[in-house]
Amino acid sequence: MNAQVHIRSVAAEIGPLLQRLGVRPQAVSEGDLAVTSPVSGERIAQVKTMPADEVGTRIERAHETFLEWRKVPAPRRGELVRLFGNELRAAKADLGRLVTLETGKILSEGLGEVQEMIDICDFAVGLSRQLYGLTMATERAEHRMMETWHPLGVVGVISAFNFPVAVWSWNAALALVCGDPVVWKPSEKTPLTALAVQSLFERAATQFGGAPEALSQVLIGGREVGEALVDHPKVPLVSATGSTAMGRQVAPRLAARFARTLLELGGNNAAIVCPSADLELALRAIAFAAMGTAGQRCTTLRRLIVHESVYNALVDRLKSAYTSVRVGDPRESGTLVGPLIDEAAYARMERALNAAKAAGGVVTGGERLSAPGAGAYVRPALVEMPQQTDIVREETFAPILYVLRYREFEDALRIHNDVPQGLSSSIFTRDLREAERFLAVDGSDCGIANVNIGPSGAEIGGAFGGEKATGGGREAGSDCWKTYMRRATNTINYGNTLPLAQGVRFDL
Ligand code: UN1
Repeated sequence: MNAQVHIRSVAAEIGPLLQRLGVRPQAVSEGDLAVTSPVSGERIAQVKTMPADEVGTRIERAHETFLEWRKVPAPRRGELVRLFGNELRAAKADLGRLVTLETGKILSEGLGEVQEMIDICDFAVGLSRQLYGLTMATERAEHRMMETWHPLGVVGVISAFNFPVAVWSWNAALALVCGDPVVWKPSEKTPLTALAVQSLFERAATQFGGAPEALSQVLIGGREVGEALVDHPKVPLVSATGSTAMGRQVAPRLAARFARTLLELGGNNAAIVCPSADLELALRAIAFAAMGTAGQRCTTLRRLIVHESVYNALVDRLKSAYTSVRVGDPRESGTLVGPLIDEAAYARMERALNAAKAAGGVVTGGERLSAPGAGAYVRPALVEMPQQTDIVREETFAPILYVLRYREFEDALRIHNDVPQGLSSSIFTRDLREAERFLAVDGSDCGIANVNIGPSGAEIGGAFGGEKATGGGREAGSDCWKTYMRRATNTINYGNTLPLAQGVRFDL
């Protein structure tokens, strides 16, 4: 195979970058876990993992911290998050670049990820003065009924490689203002960005003055470390992002001890393109949603359901976009598609393309562009399918877009919802009825449903998450903060009599 991408070494960049971000050189040079950059395939660090039997001690420490932190007034807790947001602003260029080197996403997406962290910090600071409870009308005279929101306890966060720091920050910024310490197990593929974020957090904590020790901790380790976190009785909430298979392991264990779960699992996001769609706009939205982040967002567009009247016009243009899109070094401006995370991801992509071909799929793109071991660079693949087969209904975490054709709007909706996952969705139309139908009760069954924008790239202001095999969790904006707090309903009798609710009589 001829290597068609030429990648400069990343090795020389890593040291100075980590140093500026405050990560100690010993922390990244003397460990048992090898970190590989997907950009060049080079080994860039050795990080120490934590033995699973140390996790309990860390959680106990976080719990002790909780007992103090919960009593700090919420607006003061918000001050810490404000300082952390400032650190992120100052370090945006360096941290964004480290995200690129560790995940392979293009630089503007690496920077975008840090921006998303800054945004959620701003949101959380405002929220620290708005943890509102309701006051309810009571049926009893001289009574008052209200609800109070209290901190919940230690929040466990398990995050995935593809958004190695932003997804943690959605949880952490909210948890911290809600009065909860955070214990974070990042993906084993991306420990460096986690260590860098922890160091920025510590800078903020120093400025804050008097922040308790263990408000934020990073546990680098494998499956056993994750399991110890999931099983610990002093972790009342675990927020886990990853595959549906991972969620199937984690959810029953949490349920067994009645812990809360916030699951953000697989997506199989689709877009419907209707006859009246603005095709130019749809094309751009589809290109970003399907090829951006090399198809490795949970919100990546994976299925395109196109009306037969615009099928050829749209698909021809998409094919030329797929054959010409620049795949290469994610650090270079002009590159739109970086590498897959590793060789295993490439193998899964290849398997899915073979399965699609066997089921009658016609593939444009999908060629490997680099030698094995030198980064898994691959041209995104557009696959025209005769129908929604098993492989289309599966999430393959790679840049594969399956294209399906429809005639009747009802069929498009049926195809759209006929997958196990339910994260994100969109419709491209200028017809108000179609748009509203898509958003209505019998329209898209996903947690996110958009009109005339793609399914990926959500802002933090909304609640993020999805239904069915996506796990049902919601994080980031709107009222997601409530998951990180415990609600107490309070009824206060300020009279001299004791009327019972529902008119019950119990006179001694
Ligand atoms: C993810 O891929 O796990 O909406 C999160 C988006 C991003 C977050 C993706 N804001 O695409």
